[in-house]
Amino acid sequence: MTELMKLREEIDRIHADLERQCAGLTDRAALEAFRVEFLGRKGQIGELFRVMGRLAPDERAEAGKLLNGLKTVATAAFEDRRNDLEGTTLRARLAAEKVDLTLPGVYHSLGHRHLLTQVQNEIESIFLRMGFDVTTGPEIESEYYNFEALNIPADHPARDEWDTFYIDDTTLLRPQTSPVQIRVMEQTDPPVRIICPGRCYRRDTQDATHSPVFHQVELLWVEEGLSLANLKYIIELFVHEFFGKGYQMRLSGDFFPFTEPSVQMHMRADRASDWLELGGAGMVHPVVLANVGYDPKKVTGFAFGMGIERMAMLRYGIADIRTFFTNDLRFITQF
Ligand code: 2NL
Repeated sequence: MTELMKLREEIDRIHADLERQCAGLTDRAALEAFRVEFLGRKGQIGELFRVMGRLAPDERAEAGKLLNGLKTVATAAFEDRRNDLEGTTLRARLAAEKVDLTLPGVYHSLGHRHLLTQVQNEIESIFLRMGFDVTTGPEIESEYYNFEALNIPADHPARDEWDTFYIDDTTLLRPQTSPVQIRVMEQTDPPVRIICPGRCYRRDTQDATHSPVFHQVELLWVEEGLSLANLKYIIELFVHEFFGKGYQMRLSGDFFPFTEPSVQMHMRADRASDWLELGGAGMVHPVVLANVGYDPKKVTGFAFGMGIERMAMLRYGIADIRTFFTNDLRFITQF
Protein backbone atom coordinates (compact mmCIF):
# COMPACT_ATOMS: atom_id res chain seq x y z
CA MET A 1 0.00 0.00 0.00
CA THR A 2 1.42 3.35 -1.00
CA GLU A 3 1.76 6.28 1.41
CA LEU A 4 -0.94 8.05 -0.54
CA MET A 5 -3.37 5.17 -0.10
CA LYS A 6 -2.61 5.11 3.62
CA LEU A 7 -3.26 8.85 3.71
CA ARG A 8 -6.62 8.37 1.95
CA GLU A 9 -7.70 5.77 4.51
CA GLU A 10 -6.58 8.00 7.35
CA ILE A 11 -8.51 10.94 5.89
CA ASP A 12 -11.65 8.81 5.58
CA ARG A 13 -11.28 7.60 9.15
CA ILE A 14 -10.77 11.10 10.53
CA HIS A 15 -13.66 12.38 8.42
CA ALA A 16 -16.05 9.77 9.80
CA ASP A 17 -14.70 10.30 13.31
CA LEU A 18 -15.10 14.08 13.30
CA GLU A 19 -18.62 13.94 11.85
CA ARG A 20 -19.69 11.50 14.55
CA GLN A 21 -18.05 13.47 17.35
CA CYS A 22 -19.30 16.80 16.10
CA ALA A 23 -22.93 15.66 16.13
CA GLY A 24 -22.62 14.79 19.82
CA LEU A 25 -21.29 18.18 20.99
CA THR A 26 -23.66 19.92 23.40
CA ASP A 27 -21.70 22.75 25.02
CA ARG A 28 -19.01 25.34 24.36
CA ALA A 29 -16.26 23.50 26.25
CA ALA A 30 -16.79 20.32 24.23
CA LEU A 31 -16.88 22.38 21.04
CA GLU A 32 -13.56 23.98 21.89
CA ALA A 33 -12.02 20.59 22.70
CA PHE A 34 -13.24 19.39 19.30
CA ARG A 35 -11.60 22.34 17.57
CA VAL A 36 -8.27 21.68 19.30
CA GLU A 37 -8.48 17.96 18.59
CA PHE A 38 -9.05 18.31 14.85
CA LEU A 39 -8.22 21.84 13.73
CA GLY A 40 -5.61 22.92 16.28
CA ARG A 41 -1.96 23.35 15.29
CA LYS A 42 -1.12 19.96 16.77
CA GLY A 43 -4.51 18.45 15.97
CA GLN A 44 -5.19 15.35 13.91
CA ILE A 45 -5.46 17.20 10.57
CA GLY A 46 -2.37 19.29 11.24
CA GLU A 47 -0.42 16.13 11.96
CA LEU A 48 -1.45 14.66 8.61
CA PHE A 49 0.08 17.61 6.75
CA ARG A 50 3.45 16.45 8.07
CA VAL A 51 3.05 13.19 6.11
CA MET A 52 3.29 15.25 2.92
CA GLY A 53 7.07 15.31 3.26
CA ARG A 54 7.23 11.53 2.85
CA LEU A 55 5.19 11.48 -0.35
CA ALA A 56 6.55 11.27 -3.84
CA PRO A 57 6.49 14.68 -5.50
CA ASP A 58 3.77 13.61 -8.01
CA GLU A 59 1.50 12.51 -5.13
CA ARG A 60 1.78 15.72 -3.18
CA ALA A 61 -0.66 17.77 -5.25
CA GLU A 62 -3.44 15.25 -4.79
CA ALA A 63 -2.60 14.75 -1.10
CA GLY A 64 -2.72 18.52 -0.59
CA LYS A 65 -6.12 18.69 -2.27
CA LEU A 66 -7.47 15.87 -0.12
CA LEU A 67 -6.10 17.34 3.11
CA ASN A 68 -7.41 20.81 2.31
CA GLY A 69 -10.77 19.23 1.56
CA LEU A 70 -10.76 17.53 4.96
CA LYS A 71 -9.82 20.76 6.65
CA THR A 72 -12.68 22.56 4.91
CA VAL A 73 -15.15 19.86 5.93
CA ALA A 74 -13.92 19.94 9.54
CA THR A 75 -14.07 23.74 9.69
CA ALA A 76 -17.59 23.75 8.22
CA ALA A 77 -18.73 21.05 10.69
CA PHE A 78 -17.23 23.05 13.57
CA GLU A 79 -18.87 26.31 12.48
CA ASP A 80 -22.25 24.74 11.84
CA ARG A 81 -22.20 23.14 15.26
CA ARG A 82 -21.10 26.38 16.88
CA ASN A 83 -23.93 28.30 15.22
CA ASP A 84 -26.37 25.60 16.30
CA LEU A 85 -25.19 25.72 19.89
CA GLU A 86 -25.28 29.51 20.03
CA GLY A 87 -28.78 29.49 18.60
CA THR A 88 -29.87 27.00 21.24
CA THR A 89 -28.29 29.09 23.98
CA LEU A 90 -29.95 32.25 22.69
CA ARG A 91 -33.33 30.55 22.44
CA ALA A 92 -32.96 29.21 25.97
CA ARG A 93 -32.09 32.70 27.22
CA LEU A 94 -34.95 34.31 25.38
CA ALA A 95 -37.34 31.75 26.83
CA ALA A 96 -36.00 32.21 30.35
CA GLU A 97 -36.01 35.99 30.23
CA LYS A 98 -39.32 36.39 28.49
CA VAL A 99 -41.43 39.20 29.96
CA ASP A 100 -45.16 38.62 30.17
CA LEU A 101 -46.59 41.99 29.25
CA THR A 102 -50.07 40.89 30.22
CA LEU A 103 -49.12 40.52 33.91
CA PRO A 104 -50.39 43.30 36.20
CA GLY A 105 -47.75 45.94 37.01
CA VAL A 106 -46.08 46.39 40.39
CA TYR A 107 -47.85 49.15 42.36
CA HIS A 108 -45.54 51.78 43.80
CA SER A 109 -47.23 54.01 46.31
CA LEU A 110 -46.11 57.63 45.78
CA GLY A 111 -46.49 60.29 48.40
CA HIS A 112 -48.13 63.59 47.56
CA ARG A 113 -48.82 66.95 49.15
CA HIS A 114 -51.47 67.23 51.84
CA LEU A 115 -54.77 68.64 50.58
CA LEU A 116 -54.28 71.79 52.66
CA THR A 117 -50.90 72.42 51.04
CA GLN A 118 -52.35 71.79 47.60
CA VAL A 119 -55.16 74.28 48.24
CA GLN A 120 -52.78 76.87 49.70
CA ASN A 121 -50.44 76.51 46.70
CA GLU A 122 -53.37 76.93 44.34
CA ILE A 123 -54.64 80.05 46.13
CA GLU A 124 -51.11 81.48 46.05
CA SER A 125 -50.77 80.83 42.34
CA ILE A 126 -54.12 82.48 41.58
CA PHE A 127 -53.05 85.68 43.36
CA LEU A 128 -49.49 85.51 42.01
CA ARG A 129 -51.01 85.60 38.53
CA MET A 130 -52.93 88.75 39.55
CA GLY A 131 -49.66 90.40 40.62
CA PHE A 132 -49.70 89.86 44.39
CA ASP A 133 -46.56 88.86 46.29
CA VAL A 134 -46.67 86.03 48.82
CA THR A 135 -45.22 87.00 52.20
CA THR A 136 -44.93 85.19 55.51
CA GLY A 137 -44.06 86.17 59.06
CA PRO A 138 -43.73 84.88 62.64
CA GLU A 139 -46.40 82.75 64.28
CA ILE A 140 -45.33 84.03 67.70
CA GLU A 141 -46.28 87.70 67.80
CA SER A 142 -46.36 90.73 70.05
CA GLU A 143 -49.59 92.35 71.22
CA TYR A 144 -48.58 95.44 69.27
CA TYR A 145 -48.47 93.82 65.81
CA ASN A 146 -51.40 91.59 66.51
CA PHE A 147 -53.78 94.04 68.21
CA GLU A 148 -52.67 97.66 68.75
CA ALA A 149 -51.49 98.31 65.22
CA LEU A 150 -54.75 96.79 63.95
CA ASN A 151 -56.85 99.23 65.96
CA ILE A 152 -58.04 96.56 68.36
CA PRO A 153 -58.35 98.34 71.71
CA ALA A 154 -57.44 96.68 74.98
CA ASP A 155 -61.06 96.10 75.92
CA HIS A 156 -62.06 94.48 72.62
CA PRO A 157 -63.41 90.92 73.07
CA ALA A 158 -60.86 89.53 70.56
CA ARG A 159 -58.16 90.52 72.98
CA ASP A 160 -59.68 88.38 75.64
CA GLU A 161 -57.52 85.50 76.80
CA TRP A 162 -60.35 83.21 75.92
CA ASP A 163 -59.69 83.66 72.19
CA THR A 164 -55.93 83.82 72.04
CA PHE A 165 -53.11 81.62 73.33
CA TYR A 166 -50.75 83.86 75.31
CA ILE A 167 -47.11 82.91 75.83
CA ASP A 168 -46.50 85.71 78.33
CA ASP A 169 -48.17 89.08 79.13
CA THR A 170 -47.40 90.62 75.75
CA THR A 171 -46.53 87.65 73.50
CA LEU A 172 -49.04 85.38 71.84
CA LEU A 173 -49.67 82.86 69.07
CA ARG A 174 -51.14 84.90 66.23
CA PRO A 175 -54.88 84.33 65.78
CA GLN A 176 -54.72 85.69 62.20
CA THR A 177 -51.97 86.63 59.71
CA SER A 178 -52.68 90.40 59.81
CA PRO A 179 -49.48 91.16 61.81
CA VAL A 180 -47.53 90.08 58.71
CA GLN A 181 -49.23 92.81 56.68
CA ILE A 182 -48.47 95.40 59.38
CA ARG A 183 -44.78 94.40 59.27
CA VAL A 184 -44.69 94.65 55.46
CA MET A 185 -46.40 98.07 55.41
CA GLU A 186 -44.02 99.40 58.08
CA GLN A 187 -41.12 98.56 55.80
CA THR A 188 -42.55 99.29 52.33
CA ASP A 189 -43.93 102.41 50.73
CA PRO A 190 -47.23 101.99 48.89
CA PRO A 191 -48.28 100.48 46.56
CA VAL A 192 -48.41 97.24 48.54
CA ARG A 193 -50.00 94.19 46.99
CA ILE A 194 -49.52 91.03 49.04
CA ILE A 195 -51.15 87.87 50.29
CA CYS A 196 -50.14 86.32 53.60
CA PRO A 197 -50.88 82.63 54.03
CA GLY A 198 -50.05 80.80 57.23
CA ARG A 199 -50.86 78.91 60.38
CA CYS A 200 -52.97 80.60 63.04
CA TYR A 201 -54.08 79.69 66.55
CA ARG A 202 -57.28 80.28 68.50
CA ARG A 203 -58.50 79.07 71.86
CA ASP A 204 -61.69 77.65 70.40
CA THR A 205 -63.29 74.45 71.58
CA GLN A 206 -62.86 71.91 68.80
CA ASP A 207 -65.86 70.94 66.74
CA ALA A 208 -66.66 70.26 63.09
CA THR A 209 -65.84 73.85 62.07
CA HIS A 210 -63.34 74.97 64.73
CA SER A 211 -59.78 73.86 65.31
CA PRO A 212 -57.26 75.52 67.66
CA VAL A 213 -54.79 75.40 64.76
CA PHE A 214 -55.96 76.44 61.33
CA HIS A 215 -54.69 78.21 58.22
CA GLN A 216 -55.60 81.52 56.77
CA VAL A 217 -54.84 83.64 53.75
CA GLU A 218 -55.14 87.37 54.08
CA LEU A 219 -54.87 89.75 51.18
CA LEU A 220 -53.86 93.40 51.28
CA TRP A 221 -53.75 95.98 48.52
CA VAL A 222 -52.87 99.58 49.39
CA GLU A 223 -52.51 102.21 46.69
CA GLU A 224 -53.95 105.58 45.67
CA GLY A 225 -57.57 105.49 44.59
CA LEU A 226 -58.69 101.99 45.61
CA SER A 227 -62.33 101.45 46.54
CA LEU A 228 -64.67 98.69 47.67
CA ALA A 229 -65.46 98.09 43.98
CA ASN A 230 -61.87 96.94 43.40
CA LEU A 231 -62.17 94.62 46.39
CA LYS A 232 -65.37 93.14 45.01
CA TYR A 233 -63.79 92.58 41.61
CA ILE A 234 -60.75 90.78 43.09
CA ILE A 235 -62.92 88.51 45.24
CA GLU A 236 -65.17 87.67 42.32
CA LEU A 237 -62.14 86.86 40.17
CA PHE A 238 -60.83 84.61 42.91
CA VAL A 239 -64.14 82.78 43.35
CA HIS A 240 -64.33 82.13 39.61
CA GLU A 241 -60.73 80.90 39.48
CA PHE A 242 -60.90 78.72 42.58
CA PHE A 243 -64.46 77.37 42.55
CA GLY A 244 -65.43 77.83 38.91
CA LYS A 245 -67.44 80.18 36.72
CA GLY A 246 -70.82 78.98 37.99
CA TYR A 247 -70.68 80.93 41.23
CA GLN A 248 -71.94 84.32 42.36
CA MET A 249 -70.58 86.41 45.19
CA ARG A 250 -72.13 88.95 47.50
CA LEU A 251 -70.93 91.42 50.12
CA SER A 252 -72.92 92.37 53.20
CA GLY A 253 -72.23 94.59 56.18
CA ASP A 254 -70.09 93.49 59.11
CA PHE A 255 -67.73 94.98 61.65
CA PHE A 256 -63.99 94.63 62.19
CA PRO A 257 -61.94 97.17 64.16
CA PHE A 258 -59.26 97.23 61.40
CA THR A 259 -61.53 97.93 58.41
CA GLU A 260 -64.11 100.61 57.65
CA PRO A 261 -66.44 99.80 56.08
CA SER A 262 -66.28 96.07 56.85
CA VAL A 263 -68.07 93.37 54.91
CA GLN A 264 -68.74 89.66 54.90
CA MET A 265 -68.12 87.76 51.67
CA HIS A 266 -70.51 85.04 50.56
CA MET A 267 -70.72 82.88 47.47
CA ARG A 268 -73.45 80.73 45.98
CA ALA A 269 -73.62 78.24 43.13
CA ASP A 270 -75.78 79.67 40.32
CA ARG A 271 -78.58 77.19 40.96
CA ALA A 272 -78.28 76.96 44.77
CA SER A 273 -80.30 78.97 47.26
CA ASP A 274 -77.92 79.02 50.22
CA TRP A 275 -75.15 81.60 50.52
CA LEU A 276 -71.89 80.20 51.90
CA GLU A 277 -69.60 82.41 53.93
CA LEU A 278 -66.09 82.86 52.51
CA GLY A 279 -64.61 85.26 55.06
CA GLY A 280 -64.46 88.90 56.00
CA ALA A 281 -63.10 91.97 54.25
CA GLY A 282 -63.13 95.72 54.17
CA MET A 283 -61.36 98.98 53.45
CA VAL A 284 -58.28 99.30 55.66
CA HIS A 285 -59.14 101.56 58.61
CA PRO A 286 -57.43 105.01 58.40
CA VAL A 287 -56.03 104.48 61.90
CA VAL A 288 -54.28 101.28 60.72
CA LEU A 289 -52.80 103.13 57.72
CA ALA A 290 -51.58 105.92 60.00
CA ASN A 291 -50.10 103.37 62.45
CA VAL A 292 -47.71 102.12 59.75
CA GLY A 293 -46.79 105.65 58.67
CA TYR A 294 -49.02 105.91 55.59
CA ASP A 295 -51.06 109.02 54.84
CA PRO A 296 -54.74 107.94 54.91
CA LYS A 297 -55.62 111.04 52.89
CA LYS A 298 -53.37 109.89 50.07
CA VAL A 299 -53.75 106.13 49.95
CA THR A 300 -56.58 103.73 50.56
CA GLY A 301 -56.52 99.97 50.69
CA PHE A 302 -58.58 96.90 51.15
CA ALA A 303 -57.97 93.62 52.90
CA PHE A 304 -59.67 90.31 53.32
CA GLY A 305 -59.13 87.12 55.23
CA MET A 306 -60.33 83.62 54.62
CA GLY A 307 -59.71 80.18 56.09
CA ILE A 308 -57.80 77.75 53.88
CA GLU A 309 -59.54 74.76 55.51
CA ARG A 310 -62.86 76.43 54.84
CA MET A 311 -62.00 76.90 51.13
CA ALA A 312 -61.06 73.22 50.89
CA MET A 313 -64.19 72.12 52.78
CA LEU A 314 -66.43 74.15 50.48
CA ARG A 315 -64.77 72.88 47.32
CA TYR A 316 -64.54 69.22 48.26
CA GLY A 317 -67.60 68.88 50.50
CA ILE A 318 -65.57 68.03 53.61
CA ALA A 319 -67.80 68.07 56.67
CA ASP A 320 -65.33 68.18 59.57
CA ILE A 321 -62.26 70.44 59.87
CA ARG A 322 -60.60 67.90 62.20
CA THR A 323 -60.05 65.48 59.30
CA PHE A 324 -57.27 67.80 58.06
CA PHE A 325 -55.23 67.20 61.18
CA THR A 326 -55.81 63.58 62.19
CA ASN A 327 -53.75 62.26 59.25
CA ASP A 328 -56.02 59.34 58.50
CA LEU A 329 -54.66 57.95 55.22
CA ARG A 330 -58.18 57.08 54.08
CA PHE A 331 -58.81 60.84 54.01
CA ILE A 332 -55.39 62.04 52.86
CA THR A 333 -55.04 59.67 49.90
CA GLN A 334 -58.35 60.82 48.39
CA PHE A 335 -56.85 64.10 47.23
C1 2NL B 1 -61.95 86.79 58.47
C2 2NL B 1 -61.74 88.24 58.45
C3 2NL B 1 -60.22 89.90 57.75
C4 2NL B 1 -58.60 91.60 57.40
C5 2NL B 1 -58.93 90.32 57.71
C6 2NL B 1 -56.76 93.18 57.54
C7 2NL B 1 -55.40 93.30 57.66
C8 2NL B 1 -54.87 94.53 57.80
C9 2NL B 1 -55.62 95.64 57.77
C10 2NL B 1 -56.96 95.49 57.64
CL1 2NL B 1 -53.20 94.69 57.95
N1 2NL B 1 -57.52 94.26 57.52
N2 2NL B 1 -57.29 91.97 57.43
C11 2NL B 1 -59.63 92.49 57.08
C12 2NL B 1 -60.93 92.06 57.10
C13 2NL B 1 -61.24 90.77 57.46
O1 2NL B 1 -60.47 88.59 58.07
O2 2NL B 1 -63.07 86.37 58.54
N3 2NL B 1 -60.90 86.01 58.38
C14 2NL B 1 -60.99 84.60 58.34
